[in-house]
Amino acid sequence: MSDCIFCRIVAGSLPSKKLYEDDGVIAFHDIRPIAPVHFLVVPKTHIASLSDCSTDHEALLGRMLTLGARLAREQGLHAGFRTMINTGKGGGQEVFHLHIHIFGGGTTLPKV
Ligand code: DGP
Repeated sequence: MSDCIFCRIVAGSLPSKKLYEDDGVIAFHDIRPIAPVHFLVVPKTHIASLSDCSTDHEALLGRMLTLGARLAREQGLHAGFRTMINTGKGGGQEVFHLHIHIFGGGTTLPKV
């Protein structure tokens, strides 16, 4: 059994509030939301971080972004949303399985 939390969610051995799933990607609500809507788009294959991606992963990364935007609309984020990828300890990454955060809703997010 993998000790990667997101691999366990992909395998179905750890429950999640799933929004979407296909052969390559899964999306589920973040367990510690920082906005009224906050979900994660995650590749099914284990890739530790964005730093571990190569040109081989460009189609997958594009798919994750366009899917995230579609799911954001479906979640009612018509005024917009924020996408975030934390990379490495210096980037605040806690779960070392690549994921895109998508969040929004409620008040306007602070400018960064
Ligand atoms: P990051 O800092 O980018 O690695 O964020 C990891 C996110 O994953 C964090 O916002 C909380 C979320 N998370 C951690 N464990 C679980 C879990 O077991 N289930 C779900 N749904 N989310 C989790």
